Amino acid sequence: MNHIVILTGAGISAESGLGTFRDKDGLWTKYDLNEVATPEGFARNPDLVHEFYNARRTNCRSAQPNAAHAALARLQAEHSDRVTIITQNVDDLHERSGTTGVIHMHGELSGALCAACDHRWTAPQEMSPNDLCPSCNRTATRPDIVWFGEMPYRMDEIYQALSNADLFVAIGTSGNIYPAAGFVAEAHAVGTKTLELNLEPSTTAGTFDSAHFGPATEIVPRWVS
Ligand code: BV8
Repeated sequence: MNHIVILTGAGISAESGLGTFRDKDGLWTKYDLNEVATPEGFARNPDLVHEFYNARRTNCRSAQPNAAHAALARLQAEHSDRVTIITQNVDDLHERSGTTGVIHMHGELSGALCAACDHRWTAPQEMSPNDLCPSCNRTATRPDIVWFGEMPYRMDEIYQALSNADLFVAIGTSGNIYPAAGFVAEAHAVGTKTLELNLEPSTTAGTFDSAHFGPATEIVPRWVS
């Protein structure tokens, strides 16, 4: 097997009970993403944004990885350095199923960041605007999450992996958010085969060479085996 690059989205964690974003009862139907997932929203109302991520940190702690996470962990264990896993998700379910080296391009719920000195540390279960940065002692702390209008993390590594991939697989993502939604086109540009595994066709469905549809806990283990 050559090099596989896998991109996961909220759909891989859906059957673990973590809400998706744009499905009918998704997170963005309950919260205005401009209020809770932008730097401007955080500046306007840090309490609301901390409440949003504190609730998701609590949900994440009680969620369990599912058979789709486990299948990817098996794939990586069998083909270690030839599998790159990139996730848009901020949960740690890939890691808790045994996968290592996951590229969290949108950050992680477990991370805290100081906007003043760029120090990063493990976030407490509940964050608040009064938290002090352990390094510079200022109250400029925020969740280490990539919000809209902010540059996703480790993009150089991601484009490097895409340029060397023989297969690009998108799992459980609606293809609405860039730059992640553009990875399938990047893959095609260098002749890489592409596969979509999703509950239903994504916005970018037409650009994949092939696709299997169904719940991730069924179609991902079947694809991996
Ligand atoms: C950037 C935070 C540039 C973490 C997220 C104007 C101004 C600024 C930027 C833009 C602009 N116009 C466009 C942009 C780009 C913008 C963007 O894409 N906007 C959209 C609305 C068009 N992107 C950005 O801003 C990005 N940054 O462009 O920076 C830049 C350049 C130079 C210098 C500086 C900056 C940053 C994007 C990241 C934003 N952060 N989240 C958090 O709170 O979680 S995005 C959010 O959407 C999550 O991270 C999520 O992962 C991501 C994608 O969503 P999905 O994972 O796909 O989830 P969704 O609910 O949509 O779909 C679920 C899928 O699962 C569905 O397909 C469903 O069918 C499937 N499913 C459901 N159940 C199952 C299932 N599949 C299998 N099994 C099941 N059981």
